[in-house]
Amino acid sequence: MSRTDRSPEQQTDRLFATERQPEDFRFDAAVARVFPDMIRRSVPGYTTIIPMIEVITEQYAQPNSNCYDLGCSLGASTLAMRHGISFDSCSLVGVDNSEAMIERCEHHIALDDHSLPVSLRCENIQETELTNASVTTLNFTLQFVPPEQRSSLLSKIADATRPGGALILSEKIRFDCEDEQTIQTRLHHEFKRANGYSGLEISQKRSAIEQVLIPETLDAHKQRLKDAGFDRVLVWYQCFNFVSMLAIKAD
Ligand code: GEK
Repeated sequence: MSRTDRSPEQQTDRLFATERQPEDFRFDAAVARVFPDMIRRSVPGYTTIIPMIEVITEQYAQPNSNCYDLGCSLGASTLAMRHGISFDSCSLVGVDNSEAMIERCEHHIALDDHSLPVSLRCENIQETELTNASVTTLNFTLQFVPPEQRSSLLSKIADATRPGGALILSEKIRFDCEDEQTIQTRLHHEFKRANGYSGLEISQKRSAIEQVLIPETLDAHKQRLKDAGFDRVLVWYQCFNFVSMLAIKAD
């Protein structure tokens, strides 16, 4: 398997292809089944970000520390971290509160050839215990936490992070400038269309996710990461309205 694709199966996402009753999006068994296809075709840059998580983890993982993947889904980001960790003394933990995701994640991890043990927790990332962390990843997960609860989660991560450690934070963002918001949203929808999603699929998914995934501006993210206790925050990737940031604690 290549660096970019460690997912053992690919089922096509047709969840929104036929007309359905409006209902909030949930990470249930039906979503878990098609998740690799769904995220690859819906999130611009996802297939670049995953292998870069391996590269970044390689730089920031420290011996005798813990590495966390919060909102691990089927383990794509977890496996990228696993392959980036070069110390046997590290522990890697994946956390997700969707049982359907964790069940399949176990399977994906078992099929992967790396020997570093991975422990999975079916827990709310807001409640899960974090200690002695060198690298933590929130790859498109914070956006599902209610905005008013995001600061306390980030403070918990920053408090648990060792000097010289880092947080990789990927998010869908929104723009204060109305014009830019319109252009970037259109480009995102065109990306989905180019990946085979119909107009109906795009609009039904949009309504389902609207109340569940709350994007914020890049400035809001940067400020909150600083307030939480990270010393340096930089954007290492952006494609349309999707960004990935690196928040670092000074040595
Ligand atoms: C990847 N990182 O493939 N506690 C635990 N898990 C949560 C919570 C919460 N409070 N809220 C949401 N989740 C992955 C992709 S997907 C991103 C992450 C997306 C979980 C949720 O169950 C889902 O599995 C994941 O966060 C978000 O790199 O679907 O856009």
